[in-house]
Amino acid sequence: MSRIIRPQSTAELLKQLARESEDLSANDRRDFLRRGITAVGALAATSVAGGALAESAGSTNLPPNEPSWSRQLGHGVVEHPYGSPSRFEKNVVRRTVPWLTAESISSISMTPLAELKGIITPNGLVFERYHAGVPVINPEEHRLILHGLVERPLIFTMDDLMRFPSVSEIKFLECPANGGMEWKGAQMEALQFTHGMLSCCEWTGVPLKVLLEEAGVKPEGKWILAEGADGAHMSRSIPLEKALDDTLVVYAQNGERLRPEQGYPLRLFNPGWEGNTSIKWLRRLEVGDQPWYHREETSKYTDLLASGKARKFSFVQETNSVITYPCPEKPVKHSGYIEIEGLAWSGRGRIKQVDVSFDGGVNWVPARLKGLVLPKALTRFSVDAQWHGQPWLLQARAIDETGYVQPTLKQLRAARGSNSIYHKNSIHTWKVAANGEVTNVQIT
Ligand SMILES: Nc1nc2c(c(=O)[nH]1)N[C@H]1C(S)=C(S)[C@@H](COP(=O)(O)O)O[C@H]1N2
Ligand SMILES: [Mo]
Repeated sequence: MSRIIRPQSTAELLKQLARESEDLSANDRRDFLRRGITAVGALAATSVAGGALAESAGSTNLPPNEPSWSRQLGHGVVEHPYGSPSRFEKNVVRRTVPWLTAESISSISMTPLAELKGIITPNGLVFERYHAGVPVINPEEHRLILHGLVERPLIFTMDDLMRFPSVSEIKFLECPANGGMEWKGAQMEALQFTHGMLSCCEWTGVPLKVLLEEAGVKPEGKWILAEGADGAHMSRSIPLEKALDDTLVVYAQNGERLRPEQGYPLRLFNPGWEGNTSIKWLRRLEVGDQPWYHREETSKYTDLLASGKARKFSFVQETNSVITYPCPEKPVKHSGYIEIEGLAWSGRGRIKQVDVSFDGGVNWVPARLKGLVLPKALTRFSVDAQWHGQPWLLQARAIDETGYVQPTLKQLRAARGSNSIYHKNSIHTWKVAANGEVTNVQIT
């Protein structure tokens, strides 16, 4: 027999609590209060509950009143056939830095990392990077051409591609320019701008290896040029070893077809590598015997070193981490218990360990890794702490399964100088002031 528990209004619950409390002997009272507070749930911590009750004088929607939304009917099904977040979450959006680029069609927006939970980035919040805006592509007319040094050049329709056995994998995607504005000094006063060129989705598609086997790569075939169907015809050279390892040709993200911003109807996806190699609106793959770097490749990414020389083919997004709470957008508002949270990721594999420092890297405590810990995916970590207005210099340091330890800014600058735009994966510092405000600082 099922037992249905009748839903109760807050006012009813409070009344019931008061009634029950009168019935209790003084001895039982302490016990009851403990249970009572848990029963009301939302009022969990005693100080919070006190605050909420005091506030209620000002609003008719607060306890002990019954809120207006409980006294009327809501809207019915399919009023919004494709759902969107609550209107009270309007603040949770992608944002750009207007002075970064002259044109929005050749620009970048960032993911609001401070607002997200878990490790998955919702599709509408995945950062966007375009070189010539978002093309509107009819999937019926879209084709993927696979040619060059292959036995059988092939042209695939979307239907053809979706007939292959598919895989779904949770992987991060990061633009190598993430944090690039910080090479010379701390200047961005928001986590969204210091680390927001970063997302993590479940991507579904076909391993590129399967398509290459279908076409038959000739023995001389060593590099692949991937080209997009956007106005920029953006292209990058991918070594065959990567293509045969874990490169995907994807058509879905987080359960639904790719968003136009992410390459609808088809994109390349290179797990753990510079986002720019994950060519969106993918239309052509050409197998060659050497990098296309000095030939057709349209985008060339290098890291200028202090010596004047430049690194090239710096594909891997190296181990990185950042504290997402507290951060400039989410200052500390309460003294007492605080759960410090953050994200760590490595283009080389799984995150093995994250340490957190409260004093700018002098002492470290181990963080716990929360939920799924997957290779080349965002990994959430947290540390329990007590805050009573003491100033903190908060840092996180990630170590991946290959033993790579995230470098300090000093170490990274010693190795790479500060002329680069790309691959700034050094330990980040948030300064927490006595009033709980958080600012972006660099420790040298
Ligand atoms: N065809 C095409 N592919 C592209 C780009 C582009 O402008 N055109 N931008 C690249 C860059 S620089 C990055 S960082 C990633 C960003 O992917 P996202 O917009 O899905 O976050 O896409 C890459 N793929
Ligand atoms: Mo990028």
